[in-house]
Amino acid sequence: FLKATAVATLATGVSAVAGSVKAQDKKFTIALIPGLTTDAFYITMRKGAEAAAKAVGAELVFQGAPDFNPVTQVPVLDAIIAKKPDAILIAPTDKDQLIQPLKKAADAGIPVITVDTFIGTGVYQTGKGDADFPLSYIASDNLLGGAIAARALAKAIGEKGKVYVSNVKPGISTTDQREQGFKDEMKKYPNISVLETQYNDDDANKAASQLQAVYARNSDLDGVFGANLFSALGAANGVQQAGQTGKIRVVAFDAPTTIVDNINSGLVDLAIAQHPAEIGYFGVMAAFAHLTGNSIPTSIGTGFTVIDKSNVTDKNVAKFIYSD
Ligand code: T6T
Repeated sequence: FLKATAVATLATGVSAVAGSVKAQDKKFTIALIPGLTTDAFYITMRKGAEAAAKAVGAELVFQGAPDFNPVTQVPVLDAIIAKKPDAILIAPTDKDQLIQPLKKAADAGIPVITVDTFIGTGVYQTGKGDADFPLSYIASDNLLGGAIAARALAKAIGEKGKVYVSNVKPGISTTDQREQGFKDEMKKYPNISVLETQYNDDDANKAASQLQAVYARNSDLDGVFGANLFSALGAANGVQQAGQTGKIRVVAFDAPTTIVDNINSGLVDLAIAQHPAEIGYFGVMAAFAHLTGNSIPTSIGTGFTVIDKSNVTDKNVAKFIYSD
């Protein structure tokens, strides 16, 4: 009897090995749909995704829209679904408007993983609601990022004064959470008032004009939190154009090379760099794990690196500056 069991176990082991060899022989196609294509954050994410695809012998297809907008992202998604990739990684440009379009992918049997942003509540695989079908959510902790920004800005302005948030538009999970995290943390500073948020539609020029308009209405403006790359760059440009460098303090989310220049010149106090390459790398690895029959976590959190004048030249910090 014992002998028979041992033989059976051995036989199972052999077939499992044969099965996994077979799975890796197939070249998987994994699609990555960014929020938009011309954004250093997603360009850097693509690099990480490509590194992972190379490591596992998968093909990465990177396709997106030129602006951060569900109206332009959904047709790209539809075109990708029609090509039937083995998995889709996507940064949904709206929490609600991408639910039904992504459901079509899931219904077609294509596994969906969201990167950077989420749909619904971002809590997946619960069996509850209409937006829990993605397998995993891989991203920064954006509530925490907003809180870090608030503490930094509060410190820069001596814990008193007037500030506002320069943001993209409501409905985007990441930037909504950054604003919420920022405002919640600012409640701890009774001498700081947070003015009304200015929405720029991911347009840095608009963010720059808004800075000047807010300053025109509030000559005692002390600071601004730019909640993403274009909001921050625009707000910083607005401060410079208003001749208020160093007087209106700027805390930036994201770390393109231009923000680093602005840190060096004193226009921006600090930048909270996300780790987009990590998001892309783990996105592809999660897809590959799932496609080869392994379970994956429903969420994977990636880190931040806070960059300011004191550490911007440190190579362990500088490596988190985004690729152009
Ligand atoms: O901040 C990133 C990303 O995390 C956000 O979802 C949208 O804006 C960026 O791509 C920066 O432009």
